[in-house]
Amino acid sequence: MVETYSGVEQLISSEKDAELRKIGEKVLTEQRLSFQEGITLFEKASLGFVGGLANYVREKKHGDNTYFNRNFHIEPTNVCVFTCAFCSYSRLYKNREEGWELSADQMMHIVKSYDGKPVTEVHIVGGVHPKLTMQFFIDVMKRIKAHRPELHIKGYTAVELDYMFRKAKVSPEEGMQLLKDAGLQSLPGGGAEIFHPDVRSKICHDKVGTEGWLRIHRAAHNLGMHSNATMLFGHIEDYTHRIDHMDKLRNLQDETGGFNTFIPLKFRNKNNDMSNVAESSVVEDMRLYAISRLYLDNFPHMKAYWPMLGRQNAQLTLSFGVDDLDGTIDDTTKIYTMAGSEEQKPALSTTELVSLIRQAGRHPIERDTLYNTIKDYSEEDLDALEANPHYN
Ligand code: V47
Ligand code: SF4
Repeated sequence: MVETYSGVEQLISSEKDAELRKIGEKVLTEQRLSFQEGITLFEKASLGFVGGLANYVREKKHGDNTYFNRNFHIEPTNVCVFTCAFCSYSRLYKNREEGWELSADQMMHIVKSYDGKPVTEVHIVGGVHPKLTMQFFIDVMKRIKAHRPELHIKGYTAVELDYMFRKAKVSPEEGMQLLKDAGLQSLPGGGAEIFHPDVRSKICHDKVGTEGWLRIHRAAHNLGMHSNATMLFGHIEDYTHRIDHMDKLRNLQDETGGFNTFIPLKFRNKNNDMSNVAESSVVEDMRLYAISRLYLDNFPHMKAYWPMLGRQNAQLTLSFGVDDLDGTIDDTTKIYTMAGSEEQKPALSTTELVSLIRQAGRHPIERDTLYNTIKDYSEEDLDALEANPHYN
């Protein structure tokens, strides 16, 4: 599958549009694309053109390596004070009997249910419950770390953190230090949506704003923590809004180097206040993955989150710039199930993930949260894996 240098040169030289040829040359010589060049790609480039270039970049960075981890999620609550129009998942506090709220003991029960299983990460994310304080989450993380110190805690979107910090009357910098001391190691990328105010004011006007989101991630990076960044795409945003979003992320990454992964999240339209907005086509989705890989030249990784995209489309993204498929997940998240994803019970065994990646002609690499290699499965005997309960 390796996209050869001469293959890309041919792709570029056979392109009829001079502007696109120039962009192609810049990618080949590792020059940064300008804001306008990002827009030009969205406006004019074919799927084949951006796909070939993105695959070239992906293979230059990672070869055929395709990463995944063994993880589970805890969603402490879906009660939320905010009213994002695209959200199918949350319930307002006044309707909280329709939702769920886990106690610290219930969260610990979930953690303990993985005792003896080879997971390396717990991903904690949920709604913003008005009664769950920063102290509650500090206590839970200390209990998790006391029980299983080596389990990496990736948790809380900047939306949850912003609310926690404001309620606790601490600055983002102070709050992040307190959470780090309690055991928090990385931040997930959620809550970014679309940074541009023309869109943000329409789809999520009442939660953390763009500056707040960036400040929280900057604070985490300045403490040596890593984080991810998402972009909710395929709804009412236009190409300028997408590039504006990526540009802000690229600038912060230049400053801190703390982002691991960019995760485009495809808008799903079931059971929310934007159900009248059509979902984007697979071709548009793949173009977006590819252009993101080209624009975000300083992000090491790009993730396709398979519970949202479905496993076949996630497999397809591996030819359009993506090098990471997230994790096994074990049916522990409801966000996409409730928004209409094909994956109504998101769980993949290690063997299933490995086969999915191998079918796409790539090398499956189990990683930890920070992308250290745990195991290379490219030469493993799949039948032997299947027979081993450790991998199923
Ligand atoms: O911010 C909510 C998205 C995000 C819908 O960092 C929706 O590894 C599509 O951030 N259609 C939360 N998307 C999830 C998240 C995440 C997921 C997996 C891995 C990581 C990581 C982070 O879910 C929200 C929002 O953008 N979302 N509703 C919807 N209807
Ligand atoms: Fe709340 Fe997050 Fe849903 Fe927005 S996307 S309503 S912040 S749970």
